[in-house]
Amino acid sequence: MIWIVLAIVADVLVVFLVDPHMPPGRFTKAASNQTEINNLLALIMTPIGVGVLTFLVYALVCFRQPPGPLQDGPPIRGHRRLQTGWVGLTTAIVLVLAILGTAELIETPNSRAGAGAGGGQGPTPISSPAGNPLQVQVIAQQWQFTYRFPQYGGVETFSLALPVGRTVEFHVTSIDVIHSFWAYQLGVKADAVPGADNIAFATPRKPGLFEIRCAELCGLWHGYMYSRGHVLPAAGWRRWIARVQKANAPATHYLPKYAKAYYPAPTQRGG
Ligand SMILES: [Cu+2]
Repeated sequence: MIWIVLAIVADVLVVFLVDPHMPPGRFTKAASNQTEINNLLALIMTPIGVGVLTFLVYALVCFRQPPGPLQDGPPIRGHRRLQTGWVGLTTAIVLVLAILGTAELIETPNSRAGAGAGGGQGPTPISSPAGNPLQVQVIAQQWQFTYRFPQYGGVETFSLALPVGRTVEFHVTSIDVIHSFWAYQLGVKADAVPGADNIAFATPRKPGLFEIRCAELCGLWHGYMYSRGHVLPAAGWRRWIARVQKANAPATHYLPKYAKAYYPAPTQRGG
């Protein structure tokens, strides 16, 4: 009874005080889905945590050794109902969460309810959005991300801008060591592995800023791999891409042809 009352109080506090601030927020559909799953996890885990602490305090108070000579406690025998209930309940919780997580992974990124997980799905995503997503190749290297737009002449930029409301298909790769492209508010995190094409989806809902970090320890200046991306209104984004295409045209000319991955020749770098 003590546990039930405390669990209800704790869950009410979670709903009103924790849920509104739950990361990663609602900047994209993928981020929203992650936030909702985090909220659900908090609602399920809080009564479990409260139960452990309640039983600890209960045991400290009620099972104290009475004063006098040391006595062995009563022998413990099996309690079938408790054991069955325990195994049944914990199995049910794990299975429900596994089903939820799997459903989230295989959701079509821009279906009405779905958003995709926002995580890297490798070169052959479990589910792909319909229509014509904006392809953005994220090229990681020590210690910088660059972005390539194959649908816009293969132009490469140091800063990332995305249009609002359009599904983005990130192709994450690396040209040296393993990095990880983490666009926090977009709900996107995908490993950047040399020679690999790691695909992740996100659909920005509103204009604004988002943070970009490398999320894989990648050497001396790993912490330096931080920048901000912009989500722009559609017309503003078209002006931005036209401007960078024009400004970078002389450099774009010298870039290798667009590919899923690039293999620099390390032996040539040593001089
Ligand atoms: Cu890195």
